[in-house]
Amino acid sequence: LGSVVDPCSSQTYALNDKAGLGRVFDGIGGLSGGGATSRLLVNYAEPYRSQILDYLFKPNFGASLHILKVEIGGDSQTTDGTEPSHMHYESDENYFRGYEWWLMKEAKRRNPNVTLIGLPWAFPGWVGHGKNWPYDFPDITAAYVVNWILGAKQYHDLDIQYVGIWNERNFDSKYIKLLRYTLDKNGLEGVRIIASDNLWEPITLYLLLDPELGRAVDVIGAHYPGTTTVKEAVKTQKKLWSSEDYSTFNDEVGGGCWARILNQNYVNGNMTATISWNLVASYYEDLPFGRDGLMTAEEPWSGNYVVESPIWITAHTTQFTQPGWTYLQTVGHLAQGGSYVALTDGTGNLTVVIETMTHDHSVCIRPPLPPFNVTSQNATFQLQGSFELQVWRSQFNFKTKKPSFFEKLTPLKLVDGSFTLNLAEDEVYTLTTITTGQKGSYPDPPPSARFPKVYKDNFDIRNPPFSEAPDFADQTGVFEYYINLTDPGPHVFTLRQVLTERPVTWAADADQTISVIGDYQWHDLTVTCDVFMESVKTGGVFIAARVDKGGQSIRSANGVFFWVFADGTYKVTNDLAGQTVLAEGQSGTRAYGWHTLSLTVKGQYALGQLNGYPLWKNAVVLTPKNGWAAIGTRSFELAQFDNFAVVAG
Ligand code: 147
Repeated sequence: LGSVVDPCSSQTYALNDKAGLGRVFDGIGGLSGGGATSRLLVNYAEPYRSQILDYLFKPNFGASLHILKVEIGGDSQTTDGTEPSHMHYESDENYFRGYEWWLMKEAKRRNPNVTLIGLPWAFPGWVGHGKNWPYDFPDITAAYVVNWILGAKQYHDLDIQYVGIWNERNFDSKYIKLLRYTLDKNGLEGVRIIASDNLWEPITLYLLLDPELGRAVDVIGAHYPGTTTVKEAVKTQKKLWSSEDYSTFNDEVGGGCWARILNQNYVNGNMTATISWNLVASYYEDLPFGRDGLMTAEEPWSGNYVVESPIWITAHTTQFTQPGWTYLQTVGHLAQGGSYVALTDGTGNLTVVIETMTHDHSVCIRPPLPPFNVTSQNATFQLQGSFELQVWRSQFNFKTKKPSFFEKLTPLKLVDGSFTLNLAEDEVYTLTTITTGQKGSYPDPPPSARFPKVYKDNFDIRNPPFSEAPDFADQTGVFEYYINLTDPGPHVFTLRQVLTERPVTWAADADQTISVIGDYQWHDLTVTCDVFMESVKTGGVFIAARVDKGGQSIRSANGVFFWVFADGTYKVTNDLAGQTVLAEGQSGTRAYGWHTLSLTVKGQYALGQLNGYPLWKNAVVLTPKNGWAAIGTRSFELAQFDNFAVVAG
C-alpha cells in the first residue's frame, strides 16, 4: 500500500479482550426534525424517493443506519420549519399528520431492527395553558407525549424505544418521574428515557443526587459533546450518548468531522451512540444550516439528490456492527494521530474502524476543535488467532481532490495474528470478519434543476398521502389540506392554517403564520391565491414574494407582503411583522367569503390586484432583491387558501 513512511512512526496496537470488554454499542443514527429537515423528501417521485431511503436505511447498502430519531411535532418553528402536532387542540388527536410516521415506517421496512426515538422540541399552546413553559402541568405534558408513543403503536405498529424530555431546554425532575410513571401505567415499561438532550450537566448532577430520578432515566444524551464527557457522567453508570451531533455542511470536511467523531465519541467520551443532525438535508438550502445532513435531497421537483461522503463514512461502522455488539477495551489513539475502535458480537466476529482525519479536514460546526497533528504512519495491530479480515477503505485525498469512498480492498489473511497498515492522512479503514458489506448504488438521479418558474396547486386531492401540500415549508403555524363539506363548488379542497394559539415555542416563532415555497432566487414574479378568512373583524391573510428569511429568523423576515383584512382594508408591507407599510387602503374584504389576491413584483415596483381588478400599484420595493413566495395569516387564526399559483420571470 506503498507511500513512504518514516520508519520511526511505526507502532504496535494490541486488540484483545484480555482485560474484559468495554461498553455495549447502541448504534449510529440520524435525526429527522428539529425541525422540518425531511420536509422536501416526501415529495420526491419514485424511484428516487425509495433510492434515497435505501441509501439511508437499507442494511448492507449505504449508511445502513441503526437508529432513527424523530421530532415529536409541536406545531412550532424548530430550526428549518414547523412540524405538526398529533394534538393541535386539547380535544384533538390525529396520528396521520406530517411525515415522521411515514419515515419511521420506511426505515423499519428496510431495517426491522432500527431503533426509534422521539423527542419534543416544542408543544402546542394548550399544553402550557397559555404559558411558554411545558412543566406547570406536568401530567398534561406527560400524557401528551405518551399519547404520541401509543399512537405510533396503535396506528402505525411502530415501537418507540426511547423518548426524550425537551430538546436543549430545561428539564424538570418532577416531570421526568411523572413521564416514567405515565409510560409504565400505559404498559410502556420498555420505553426508555433519555435526558436531557443538552449538556452533560446539570442532568448528571441531578441523577447522582436523586436516586428516584436515576431510576427513571436510562441514557444521558449530550449534544455536540466534542467527543468528551465528564467524570460524573461516567460515575452514573448510565449509557452515555451523543444524542445530537454533526450539524456540519456535508462536503468532505463534513465527512471528515463525522469520521473523527464516530470513533472518538467512544475513545474519548465513552459514548455508545452518535446521532447526526440531520438525517438528510431535505429543506430549502437557504434556510438555516443548509445541507447539514448525511446526504442531500433538496430538489423533489427535479428528482436530483446527492449521496455525500458522510453516507460512506457511516457505512464504515454501521455495515459491520450492530447495536448490542460490545466495544473492546483495546481502543485508543494512534501514535501519529487518529484513532481506532474495535467491536465484537461476542461470537467471534470482530470489526476494527480506524480513522486518521487531520484537524483542518475534520472540523465540525461546534464545539471549537483544539489543534492536533496527524501524520502518515505504520500501524501494526496484533490479535490472537487466525482470521481472514475484509478490508474497506476511504481516502479523502484532499490534495488531488479525487476521493475514493468505501472501497473494498483485498482481504487480509492473518497468520500470526498481526497486520500492518500503512496509513496516510485523512483515511478511514474498516477491518472486519463480517463479509456482507456492500457499496450500494443506483443509476445517477436526474440532473439538478431550479424550482419550476410556473407553479400551481389547487389542493384538489381527496386522500392526500401527507397532511401538507408539496413543497410548502411552514415557518410559523401549520398549513394542512382541508375539505369544506358545505362549499357549493370551487373551494371544497383547500389548504388551511389550523393553529389558533401560539405554541410553547423552541425558537422565536413569528406572531403571524407563514409558509414559504419556491426558489429563493426569485425576484420578478406574480403570486396569485384565493384566500378565505375565518375570523370575523380581526382576520387577516397575506400572499408574499421575495421572502428573505426563514427558520429561527422568521420573525425578522422581509419581503413584499400583500395583506387583506376582515375589517375591509388592505396593506402592503415590506416585512412579515407589518411595521414598514408601503401602501394601504380600503379593500372591502370580509371573513367567510373568498377573495382572489394577486401580487406582482418587478424590479423596484410592486402592484396588487383583488378579484382581478387593480387595487394598488407602484409600491417601491428596494429590498429584498429576491426570496421565496409565501402565504400566511395575521395571527394564529384559521384561514384557507386555494388555487395558489406563481409565474416567475
Ligand atoms: C441544535 C438543535 O437541537 C437542532 O434542532 C438544530 O437547530 C441544530 C443546528 O445546528 O442545533 O441546537 C443547537 C444550537 C446551538 C448550539 C448547540 C445546539 N450551540 O451553540 O452550542
